Amino acid sequence: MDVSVVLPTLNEAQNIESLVDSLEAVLKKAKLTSELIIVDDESEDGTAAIARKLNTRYGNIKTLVRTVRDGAGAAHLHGYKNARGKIVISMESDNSCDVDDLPTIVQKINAGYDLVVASRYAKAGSTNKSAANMIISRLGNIFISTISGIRISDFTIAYRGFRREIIERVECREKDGNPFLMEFILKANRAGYKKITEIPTVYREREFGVSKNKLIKAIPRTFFAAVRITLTGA
Ligand SMILES: Nc1nc2c(ncn2[C@@H]2O[C@H](COP(=O)(O)OP(=O)(O)OP(=O)(O)O)[C@@H](O)[C@H]2O)c(=O)[nH]1
Ligand SMILES: [Mg+2]
Repeated sequence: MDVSVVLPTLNEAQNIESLVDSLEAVLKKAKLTSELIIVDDESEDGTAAIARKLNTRYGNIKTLVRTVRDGAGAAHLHGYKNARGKIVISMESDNSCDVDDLPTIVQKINAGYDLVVASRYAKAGSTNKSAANMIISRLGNIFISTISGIRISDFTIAYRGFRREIIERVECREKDGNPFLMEFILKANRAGYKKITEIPTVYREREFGVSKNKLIKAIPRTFFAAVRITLTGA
């Protein structure tokens, strides 16, 4: 199998069907054999039931329901550990990531990269997040790049692809989305997966459903975790 796409969901009933439909179309056009792994934390809005119904249409969708709700990062990791594809690609499940970038990520990994991040801040990338949010995110990313020495501009976006073997070589402890996403890149690099690059992506804020990200908690947590990993490796 070429690709496992990991999709964490928490109350994404309004988004999951259109996302799956567009992903399946892109995967088919690119002739990639695939599975979609939906990691749902007992959403109250029926997300998991929709995902299971979608599997009767496509046949390549695994729905994993976790009974703990300990963060989007923990949900990502659970999905990674259940992935069987040569390449793992993770995304948000709220249609904010552009599915058309997926084949480019796969091509880069097949060309020899270990980890390819879709960056909102690379040249030709963009985001429609608020100016305040963007400034904080930009500065945070510059800080993380400087202390880690990894030359990419977006450490906290969920949209990235990597060789599956990396999962066995890194041990992540962050549970929330942003810190975990940063931690995975820094630890992959420290484990010797140093061929890390980025492609530009256009990121659009969700149209449906509500954000679960609590920036007040995520910003300091990501900052301190980046310092800890750089100093101790753990
Ligand atoms: N399984 C699971 N998924 C989650 C959890 N929290 C968030 N997610 C999913 O993770 C993805 C990102 O979460 P969002 O709520 O969209 O966060 P966001 O505000 O878009 O975050 P930013 O993109 O950083 O602004 C979405 O697909 C969510 O459904 C969680 O606790 N468990
Ligand atoms: Mg989102």
